[in-house]
This record gives sequence, structure tokens and C-alpha cells, in this order.
Amino acid sequence: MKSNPVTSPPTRPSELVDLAREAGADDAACVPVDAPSLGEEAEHIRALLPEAKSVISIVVAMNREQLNAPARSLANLEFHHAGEEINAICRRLALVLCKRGHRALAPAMGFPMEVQHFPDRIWSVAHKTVAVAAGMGHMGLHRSVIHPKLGSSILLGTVVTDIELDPDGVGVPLEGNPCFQCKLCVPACPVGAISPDGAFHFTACLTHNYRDFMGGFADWAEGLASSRSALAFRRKSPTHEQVSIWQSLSFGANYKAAYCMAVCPAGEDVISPFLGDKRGWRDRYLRPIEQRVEPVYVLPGSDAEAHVAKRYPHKPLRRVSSHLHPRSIGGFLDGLDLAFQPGQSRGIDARFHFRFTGCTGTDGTETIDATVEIRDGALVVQRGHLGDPDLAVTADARTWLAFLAKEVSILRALLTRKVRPRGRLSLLPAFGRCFPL
Ligand code: B12
Ligand code: SF4
Repeated sequence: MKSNPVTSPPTRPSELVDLAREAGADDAACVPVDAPSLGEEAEHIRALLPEAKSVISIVVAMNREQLNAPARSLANLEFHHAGEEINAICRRLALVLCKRGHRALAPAMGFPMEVQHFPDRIWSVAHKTVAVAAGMGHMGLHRSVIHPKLGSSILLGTVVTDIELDPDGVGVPLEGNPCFQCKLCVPACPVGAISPDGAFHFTACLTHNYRDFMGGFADWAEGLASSRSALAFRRKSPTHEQVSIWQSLSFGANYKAAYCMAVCPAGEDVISPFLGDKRGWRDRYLRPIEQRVEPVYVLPGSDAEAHVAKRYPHKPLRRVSSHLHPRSIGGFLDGLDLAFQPGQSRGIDARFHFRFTGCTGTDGTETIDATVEIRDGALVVQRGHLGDPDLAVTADARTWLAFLAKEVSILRALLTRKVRPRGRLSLLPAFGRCFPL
């Protein structure tokens, strides 16, 4: 039986921070679950622990020298060790709190995740959102959280608990962002996932960096299953790629890049050598990454493919699939902005109306209408039909999802009238080009 924490007085946040440090954290802060800065994340936190009242953000610093080494085996070793360490710290802290009569749990820093939801949200808690809300840092241009002192080379964890916090000393978002817009992370990324204007190209990063993970692995496995012979498979996927998969399965999945984190000079403990010799920093940390000859994984016809061909012609291009096939029309519509390729949308100035019939809703089948506008390299997706369309598409939901998963050809879908376009038909393939999967 648990003791009744409701009767106990609110806990001082500093007490929890001390416990987190004793458990091994390099920094920590707590924030109530109903803090406005947590936004919708509160729902996900309460889904894990309905009694949750607070979250403790845990920060662990990594060895920057190890991350900065161009050899990715060194960086991956550091990611794996630091990841295990943060899981152990969060587990230890949660156990201490449980022994004191509270409820506490520690979601994974990375994997395992709720992969049955793939490609929708599979993580239990967004550690970045918690860390930012608790004042542990802000997301930089590269979209990782930068700690004001430790910099970018940190991993994050979260402990969820039913402890009521004394408001005095709870974490609040930092006033300034440690990212000072040096933009070194932009050229460091081989697939152009980080735009100088702050946009983050999710599918570019995922397809390359996570080649041995999740959808990348599924694509590799399908390549194996669909090959006529061993030789045909070897032609499709050279032997070093099978060895990479073996290594990832044996020793923990390995990232292909993470260079954005490696080159970042932000953070009090990191910045001095950069400010002292900016050119020297570039030569030491950016140049070897740029010059590295390494396979780069891209979606065919993506902005990433064009970027590698233009910026890094010495890096061999490997055209693969991300296997981010949506499983529902809601997932398709929500995922459009993650998959959108501004470069491929050049020249398109159009409004699309979609009507999906036979969608599985909570109370039976239903129809979903949506308007998609693509203009000036930007995308706007809205529910319902707005304005006059240049192309209107009515589609059976199951057929549309099967088409996106390459299980049904568009020709067959058109011939069977499961997909019925009306208007400027040339816009249909143009639309497809903007969203390679
Ligand atoms: C999803 C995820 C990814 C995705 C998306 C990256 C991203 N910027 O969010 C991919 C697979 C590309 C990725 C890559 C990496 N990741 Co990661 N990742 C996560 C994860 C599981 C959730 C991130 C999250 O909170 N997203 C939602 C919001 C808060 O973040 P966002 O930036 O606004 O959202 C972007 C994407 O997540 C995506 N997105 C938003 N909503 C949704 C919904 C769905 C369904 C999907 C699929 C995507 C998606 O679009 C947004 C912008 O394009 C966390 C672990 C966790 N449980 O929190 C680690 C985490 C963010 N990753 C981490 C790391 C270290 C990395 C890598 C460096 C890995 C590596 N070693 O190479 C790279 C860096 C890439 C980069 N520049 O961001 C660390 C970051 C630490 C820090 N200092 O901030 C975390 C916190 C893990 C940890 N416990 O420390 N990651
Ligand atoms: S490398 Fe420069 S621009 Fe990129 S996140 Fe770090 S400080 Fe910001």
C-alpha cells in the first residue's frame, strides 16, 4: 500500500534537484504538470501516470571530444553510454521517490518506445519540451536543447511523479536562448536538414541519420525480401550496409550523423575556444565532417538528394525509402508538413481539395475533407473545403493509404475510380513530388 502523499506538504523543488544530482544528473529542475509551458505535453504525461503532479527534467553531459571525432563509432559509443547512464539515473531517482511513498516513473530516454504507433508519435514523453519548460535550456537552430552552461552535447531524461511542488523554486523557461545563430550546424548536416531560417527537415534527418533504425531497417529488410538472388541484393545494398545493420543489431543502433550537435559552440563551458579562433574551430570541427566520404541516405526526388548532389558531390548518394507510410487519413494530413519538400514545390501555385471517404472514425466510417495550399515554397493544410480548388480529389481512404504505401498503383486506383481527380490533372503528380516517402 502506498502512503498518502496528498496529506504531505508540498515538496521543495531544490530537494528533488538535490536527489537528482545524487542520482548522477549533471543538472535538473522540476516543473508542475499543469505549467502552461508544458502545453499539450501534460496530456501525454498524465496518460503515463494519471496522478502526475510534477516532472523532473534530468540533464547528462556527454564527452564533446568523443562526439566531435569524425569517426562515428566514437560518437555512437558516447551516445549509447550517456543514454544508458541517463536511463539509470532516472530509474534510480524514481525508485528513491517510490521508497519515500510517492508514485514515480522514468520513461526511456530513447528506445524502447511505443513502436506500434509508428509512424505516428511513438515516444512517451517529449524530453525537450519538459527540459525547456523546466528552464534547462532552449532549442537551438539545430532543434536540440542547448544548456546555457553545458551546451548542446547533452542528453535529456524525465521523471514523472505525483509529488506536489512548493511553487517557490519551480523551473521556468530561460529568458534568453543560448543559440547565438552562428549557423555552423547548417553546413554540418550532410542532408541539409537544418535551414538557416530555422526550418527543420524531419524526413531528411530521419532517412539518413536513422538508416539502421525503424523505417530504415524496414526498408533494408524489404530490400532483402524482394531480391531475386544474393547477388541481386548485394547490388542493391553493398556488403558494408549489411555489416552496419549487424553492428546496430549487436551493439545498439548507430546514428549516421549527429554532426549538428558536434559542431555547435554554444554554452558557457564550450564557447571560449570558438570566440578565440572562429576559423580554427571551423577547420577543426566542421571541415573534416564536410570532407568525409560516407554514404548519404536520401529519399529519391527529395530536397536532400538535390542538396547532397550540389554541396557534397564526393559523398556517395544512396536512394532509399523512409517507410513513413501513414496509417490513417488523420496521420496523412498531420504528417504533410513533416514530409513537405519546399525545393520540389517550386513552380506550384495551387489549392487542392481532398475528400476522403470511408475513413474509420470513432463512431463508424466517416468522410474527411481537407484543403491543401502550396504556394511560394510554403504549405498550408486545413480541415474542410475552403475557396475554389485547382484540383479536387475524392478518394477512398483505404485505397489512398495503400497507394501511399506503394501497395496499389495510382493507375489502378484511377481506373477503379477509387481515386477521382477533377480539375488540373497535371497537379496530381506535382503534388506527389512535394511529399516523397
Ligand atoms: C522524434 C525524435 C527525433 C526525430 C526528430 C528530431 C527532432 N528535432 O525532434 C529524429 C529521428 C529526426 C531525431 C534525431 C535526433 N535526435 Co532525437 N529524439 C526524438 C524524440 C523521440 C522526440 C522529439 C520530440 O520531442 N519531438 C516533438 C517536439 C517537441 O520537437 P520538435 O523539434 O518541435 O519536433 C520536430 C520533430 O519531432 C517532428 N515532429 C513533431 N511532431 C511530430 C509527430 C510525429 C508523429 C513525428 C513522427 C514527428 C514529429 O517535427 C518537428 C520539427 O520538424 C526525443 C526523445 C524523447 N522521448 O523526447 C529524442 C531527442 C530529441 N533526440 C535527441 C538526439 C540527441 C537526437 C540526435 C542528435 C540523434 C543522433 N545521435 O544523431 C538527432 C538530432 C536531430 C536534430 N537536429 O534534431 C535528444 C536531444 C537532446 C538535446 N540536447 O536536445 C533527445 C531529447 C533524446 C534524449 N533523451 O536526449 N530525434
Ligand atoms: S551551431 Fe550555432 S546556430 Fe547551430 S544550434 Fe549551435 S549555436 Fe545555434
